[in-house]
Amino acid sequence: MTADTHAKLGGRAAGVLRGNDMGSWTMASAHLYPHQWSWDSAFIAIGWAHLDVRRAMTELEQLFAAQWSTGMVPHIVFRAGQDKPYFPGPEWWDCAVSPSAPAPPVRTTGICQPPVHALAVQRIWQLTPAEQQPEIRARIQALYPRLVRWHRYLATQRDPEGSGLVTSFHPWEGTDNSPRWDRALERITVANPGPYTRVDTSTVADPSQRPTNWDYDRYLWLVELLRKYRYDDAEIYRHYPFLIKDVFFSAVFVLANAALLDLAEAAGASDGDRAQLARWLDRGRDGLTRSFDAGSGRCLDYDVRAGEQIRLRTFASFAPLFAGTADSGQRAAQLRLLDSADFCGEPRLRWRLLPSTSPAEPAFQPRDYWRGPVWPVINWLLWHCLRQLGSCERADDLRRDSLSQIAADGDFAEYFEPFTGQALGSPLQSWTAAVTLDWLAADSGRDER
Ligand code: 9WN
Repeated sequence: MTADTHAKLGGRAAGVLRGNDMGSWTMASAHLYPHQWSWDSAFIAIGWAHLDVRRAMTELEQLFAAQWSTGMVPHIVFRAGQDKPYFPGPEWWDCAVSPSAPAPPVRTTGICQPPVHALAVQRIWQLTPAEQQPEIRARIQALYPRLVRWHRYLATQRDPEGSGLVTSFHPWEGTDNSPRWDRALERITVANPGPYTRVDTSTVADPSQRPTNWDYDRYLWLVELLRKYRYDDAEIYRHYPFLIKDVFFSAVFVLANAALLDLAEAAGASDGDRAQLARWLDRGRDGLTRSFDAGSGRCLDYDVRAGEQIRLRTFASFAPLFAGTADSGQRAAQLRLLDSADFCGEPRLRWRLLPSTSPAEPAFQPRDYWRGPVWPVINWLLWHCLRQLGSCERADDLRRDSLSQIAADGDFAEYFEPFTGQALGSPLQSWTAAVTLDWLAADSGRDER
């Protein structure tokens, strides 16, 4: 990429964040996702950190202002006005049934998403210019206890077994229509949510890039059940049909615990917090090691209700890589798998990037959301981890190919068709712009890591 293309792409990426900026929080995308999403916000803060570290901190502070008393950071904070429709909105979730939800006028959903937030704070701190360090340090010190509470929630309420693996309650907790959830959703034979009208399928040009109505019936039915249990984690654990030990979510949690430990000095963390974070970190690594299938080189999710492992080939198979595994055997097996014909070595791929679902899976669909397309944020996480593991050349290829993919379309798409590189989903997606800024900084040598 020439210096000129580079500068133009960076300028346009910054323009997307500014265009979606609502002052103290950022819309995930103006068209499809007009509110503040949890893990989007974390990636967005990484993007803001390249433009203005103060603004980056504000993004996270706003999100954590909606934290539940359990410590949960909700997956959506509803902030846009009625002029920007999104379904399901706060009425469907009706989180006021829970005593743990934040008080009105704050309105949120009652589930969460992968905890990328600590990585964002780490990145902000790395990029803070010396003259702003006193202010940003103070703000990190104020946010840090909330981050620890968020992690405690995941380590306890979402892992009552102490397995080191986070239990997901809903497909919307990250990767909506991933085929990883298919069998668990198929078991839900009665799904009669009240009448509803989808907004997403009329916003996206081609509805086949979105989950089906069959999926939505089940997503909404699960929300009805969560509501019935008043979003009480213990009740949910006792009665609810969808409980999955999600190895990708768990891997992000490992990374996030490592990031909080890395920030401990700057944040003035107590010895107790440091020891606790180190225990969660070790337990998470052990949990992923137990979920690693040496025969296939893949990490496997676990369906708690069915008592069975989920054996599909998806990006989540690489949880040990995402978690920065210290086991050299696992790492070698995963790197081999990454470039095998099942994943990035598939000869039809336009770019050697990790697709959300392996093209070798029967469930693979190249244009359908999490069932095949390439998601830039997932590739950013992989890049980040490969670098940390010392696989710098592979990481650099991933970064270059990702930037080429994004530049070829130029509209910062939500996801991409893996064989043609065609842009899909929502255009001007904030987190795609955000990771572009971070990748460009690594290219220009402005990267302080
Ligand atoms: C539901 C905002 C979010 C992302 C998710 C992605 C998609 C929402 C939707 O968009 O989900 O949360 O309506 O499809 O799957 O990962 O956070 O970008």
